[in-house]
Amino acid sequence: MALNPYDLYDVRSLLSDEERAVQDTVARFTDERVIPIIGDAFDQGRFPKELVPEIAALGLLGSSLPEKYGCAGLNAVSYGLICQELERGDSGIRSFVSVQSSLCMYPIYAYGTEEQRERWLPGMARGEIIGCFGLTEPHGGSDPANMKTNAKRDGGDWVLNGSKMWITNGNLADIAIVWAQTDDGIQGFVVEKGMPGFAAQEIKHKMSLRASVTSSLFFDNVRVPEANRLPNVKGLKGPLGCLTQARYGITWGPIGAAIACLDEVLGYTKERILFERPVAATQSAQIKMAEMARRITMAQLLVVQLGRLKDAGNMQPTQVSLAKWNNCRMAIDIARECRDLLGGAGITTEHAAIRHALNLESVITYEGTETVHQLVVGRELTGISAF
Ligand code: TGC
Ligand code: FAD
Repeated sequence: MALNPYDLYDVRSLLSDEERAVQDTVARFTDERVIPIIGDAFDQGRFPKELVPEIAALGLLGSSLPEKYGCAGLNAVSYGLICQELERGDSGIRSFVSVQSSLCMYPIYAYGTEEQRERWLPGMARGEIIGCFGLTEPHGGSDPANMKTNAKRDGGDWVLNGSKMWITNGNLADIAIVWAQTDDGIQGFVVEKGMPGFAAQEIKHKMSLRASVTSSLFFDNVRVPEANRLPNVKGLKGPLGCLTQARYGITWGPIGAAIACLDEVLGYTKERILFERPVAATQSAQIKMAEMARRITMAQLLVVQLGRLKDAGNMQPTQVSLAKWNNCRMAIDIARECRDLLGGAGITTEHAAIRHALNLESVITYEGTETVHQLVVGRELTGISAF
């Protein structure tokens, strides 16, 4: 029996019926609703906001959070599969879901009061309240401990000053989870659109994640009520805890992008006749595509085990770093190689490879650069921090 070229080790057989159903549902959404429009959206530099109600109706926002808050209550493997299938369409669509779910709904759930959960989570699950996550600052995203944005207590309120940069969903967002230095360490605040002194400015001229909104945020004496402070965490472990959730999803997402690229070149190289035979019949093209399948297979096995560890409550941040590094590197190498196999045709967004390759330039950088994750693994091995 022929093997599935996109799942040579039958990793799907390791999934439960419910996990397979989640994957199939999101795959159908990507095939029917994302892929037909995403090339144009990327060309136009436009996030397809019209998809948000459908994404919400499928239960993809905050999918791991409890049903009590209008969420789907799915396990971590299902969340991974959601990310993988969305990113098979485009990293920008997966980014939207990652930020909403892992970076905005998660901290409200994990660090907020019951009142805050009830106030924001159901509307966020319905896609009616969109969030963004402000950690990175212009002077250096890899080192968030060197944060300049600050919040000072003033009566019953907090007064925020500073700026954030490279913020996904910034100009779309109704609320921003903003991390700021206080006299009591780094704390998280829910800043609402329209609060005086809060402004978002979209970053233009991007060559990557063009179907996603990326912004700078500015805080000029923004008065935030105490009721909007997330009270249950202090210190860098607050934002880093959110990053672990989002990075986990990102270990799965690029597998989808890599599969989309391999799928494209498998078809193209069979049709493309050069030197009187299909490109797919040449040894060098077969070696390249075999290499892609090998790396995709290893990445798939890595994330299923990572997901099982997460569902068992045993996942460690270093394991996430290793998988984020491995799988982003795998996918960007494959996307670039696929672009090459498409020849000149590969330079336009008529084909997906260049769009995925360009997107993956962001994916390998955000949520901790490749170097940061290598150094996290190095620290684990040696017990010595090189940061
Ligand atoms: P360190 O000072 O040692 O630790 C501080 C505290 O945090 C705890 N911790 C973690 N907790 C949860 N998850 C993690 N991954 C954690 N890493 C550390 C740690 O135990 C400690 O707790 P405590 O109780 O002792 O205070 O900090 P570190 O040396 O571990 O961190 C250094 C470094 C470089 C790894 C960290 O600063 C880092 O990860 N830098 C990269 C920053 C980053 O990834 N930024 C991403 C911004 S958000 C984004 O990119 C969104 S894009 C989303 C999209 O569009 O899809
Ligand atoms: P820098 O930290 O300045 O890094 C520059 C270079 O130095 C990199 O190559 C890095 O690997 C290297 N480097 C860093 N430390 C070391 C070291 N110790 N040794 C050797 N080399 C090192 N942030 C948010 O908070 N929220 C978001 O929603 C968000 N969305 C994003 C969306 C996009 C499209 C992009 C591109 C970024 C987004 N980010 C977001 C920011 C992202 O997390 C940062 O870009 C990333 O953490 C790197 O920070 P930086 O860009 O300041 O690069």
